[in-house]
Amino acid sequence: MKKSKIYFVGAFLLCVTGAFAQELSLQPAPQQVVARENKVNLPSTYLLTGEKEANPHAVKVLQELLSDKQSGKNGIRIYIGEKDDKSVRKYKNLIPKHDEGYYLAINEKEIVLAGNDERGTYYALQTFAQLLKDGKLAEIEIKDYPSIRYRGVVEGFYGTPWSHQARLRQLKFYGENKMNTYIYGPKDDPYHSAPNWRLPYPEKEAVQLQELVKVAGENEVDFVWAIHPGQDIKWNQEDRDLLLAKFEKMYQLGVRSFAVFFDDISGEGTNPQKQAELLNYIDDNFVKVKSDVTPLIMCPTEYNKSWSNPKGNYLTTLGEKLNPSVQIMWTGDRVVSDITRDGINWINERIKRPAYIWWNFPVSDYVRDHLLLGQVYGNDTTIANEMAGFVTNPMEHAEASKIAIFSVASYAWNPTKYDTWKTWKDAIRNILPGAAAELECFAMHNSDLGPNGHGYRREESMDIQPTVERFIKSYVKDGSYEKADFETLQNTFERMEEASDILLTNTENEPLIKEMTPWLYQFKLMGELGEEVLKLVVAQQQDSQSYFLRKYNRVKSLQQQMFHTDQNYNQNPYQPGVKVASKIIKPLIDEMFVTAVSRYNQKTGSQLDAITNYMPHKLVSNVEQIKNLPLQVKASRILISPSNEVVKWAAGNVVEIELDNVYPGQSIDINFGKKEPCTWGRFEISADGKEWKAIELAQKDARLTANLQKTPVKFIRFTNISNEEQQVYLRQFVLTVEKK
Ligand code: 14T
Repeated sequence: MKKSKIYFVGAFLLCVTGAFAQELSLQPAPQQVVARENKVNLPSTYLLTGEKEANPHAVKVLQELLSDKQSGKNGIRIYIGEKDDKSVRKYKNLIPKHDEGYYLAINEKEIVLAGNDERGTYYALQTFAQLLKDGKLAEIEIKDYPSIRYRGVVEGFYGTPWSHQARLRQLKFYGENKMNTYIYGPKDDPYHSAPNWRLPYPEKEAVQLQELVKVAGENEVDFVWAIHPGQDIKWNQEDRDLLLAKFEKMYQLGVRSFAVFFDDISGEGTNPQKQAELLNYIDDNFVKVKSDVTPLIMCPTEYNKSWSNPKGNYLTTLGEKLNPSVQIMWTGDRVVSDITRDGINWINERIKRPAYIWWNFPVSDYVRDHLLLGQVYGNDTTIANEMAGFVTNPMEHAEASKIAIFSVASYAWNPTKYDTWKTWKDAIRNILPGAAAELECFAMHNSDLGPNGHGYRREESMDIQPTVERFIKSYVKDGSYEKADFETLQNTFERMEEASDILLTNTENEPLIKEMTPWLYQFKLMGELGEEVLKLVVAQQQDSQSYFLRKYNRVKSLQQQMFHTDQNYNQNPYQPGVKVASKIIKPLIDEMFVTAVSRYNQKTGSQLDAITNYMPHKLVSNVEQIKNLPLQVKASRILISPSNEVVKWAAGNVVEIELDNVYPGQSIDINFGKKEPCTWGRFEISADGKEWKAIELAQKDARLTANLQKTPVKFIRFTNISNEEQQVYLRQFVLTVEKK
């Protein structure tokens, strides 16, 4: 007792938030650390007290950490336990009185690992593991607890669900990084969503889920099983019973936490009154009846501000009607957006409780040709008290998502001490210690999403942005540039190639490398392309024609190889292809190339083309959810990238595609996701944009088609000719032409 007081006094003490904490590099940053410069030598024997009563998961971690040491009657004393356990009773007042809080102390005589509850003890152990990893055990005293109650991941993306093995690795990772929540809700699991949500899982899947629940528990993670019934639910007793029966089945598999998602649906299922009734029914007849089920979570249909009907009462109905213990999820001002103070105040007022944040980053299901490996930033760091939870929706690439997940773990534990860049670097070192520098290089240039329907963008290639800006400005103006800038670029391209090769043959984390492989190939080509274009720049300035032509041909070949990677890897039906370094480096290389070639042409009177890889066709529309969607060219097919969003197509509004040339039209294939006869729309084609010809579309279920019978076409358009807004989906919009 006395001792711990003395421990806090004295001029030799260093209060750690600054320099030493950096060196210690604990992630997430603890709330309060006091450390002395003294180092403690761990003796080879220890005397353990409390292991019989303490959280067994924590004891297990401790035993693994001490596996090379002897437990005996002397040596350093280790106390482990929860606040009321005899073993740690004398430290009780030092333990923060917060859920999942803990007190950790290390000095020459003893090590104290004391939780406010079982999870607290487990987290004390995770911190202890990090301290041990650094090799040097400092005299230290930590009081720590999470600022946000629920922290974790929602597997809620469209696309290939994570594999069982990937999930097992994730759960371990969450435990190590003090995340306590994994919400299982992959959109493409048929037993999660309509119509199969009513059916129990087949044997194999059931066994796997059971294992996930078990492993989640061992890592102190709540496995939350989510159901997505809204697309076809009937508001009657039968479906109510079926839903409860499914929950009961999941309960038997060990699940103790549940969620009901009503996102991305239309029709009857969106009724807030009915949703609230159903959830309260589940809460009263299931959650509260079982004594060991955690508070119910729901995802509303209007799950972000931009989708909330300003005249409607959807959110306020939920706020008033839903039992107060039911958590309500929220993605922010938009589907994909960062959380601000104003934004969270806006929603909390309506739902009459702190929102449970579903952060749609690094999910990439709407930009599947990109990897999102950048920093986690943008969320207000002073609003922990305004939120009930914070979960991230990741990429379908489980391992690659860990960069962001690690960072979210750090943010959500202690937002005010969250350090974007340091955490990003720590994440990378944690995930791939043997090739951290290379992964950092790769991640640095694979952060942005490219233009996308949600308008969400990220910084990329931050390290070279000033160089790139300076170089391009002066080179484009008069061909001059600073030598140092040239060398920085050269060095960057060289590093890209090295990083790709080294990562491609890394064996430390094979699943990670496998996920990234197409992008690593592309990244290497991009590095080579950059190097060659720099040489082209020099050749042009030295008036060395034959060298210039050699380099020009190599550049053309590299562009073709990149096109090949793009056309042959990651061929999902949404955003097929492989894009890397698309925000800063690719535009830089393209601009250098175009400038060098046109100067060469001018000087020599040649007519070399300076095509990088532009899109020859144009999409023009005043339909909000369509106008920013990218076009794709696949051989003779020109298509609008499909979207999952509900498209609100106002009366009179148009979607138009303009081709670069007139082509003989072959066919048109449209799918708005609606089986009802499409009487509201008119499809037309034109060769000159002036004279339009209406084309009758044949409909089968939701598919609309027409044979264009080689009619010359340069323009096509689809217009809402009814006098009301239509709500549809853009599942498919493909024009097929005969290429000349
Ligand atoms: F439930 C939500 F909070 C949510 O975000 N739902 C989906 C989610 O599954 C998906 O991964 C994410 C990113 O695409 O956004 C939501 O999906 C959408 C988003 C749209 F804008 C589905 C349709 C949309 F129109």
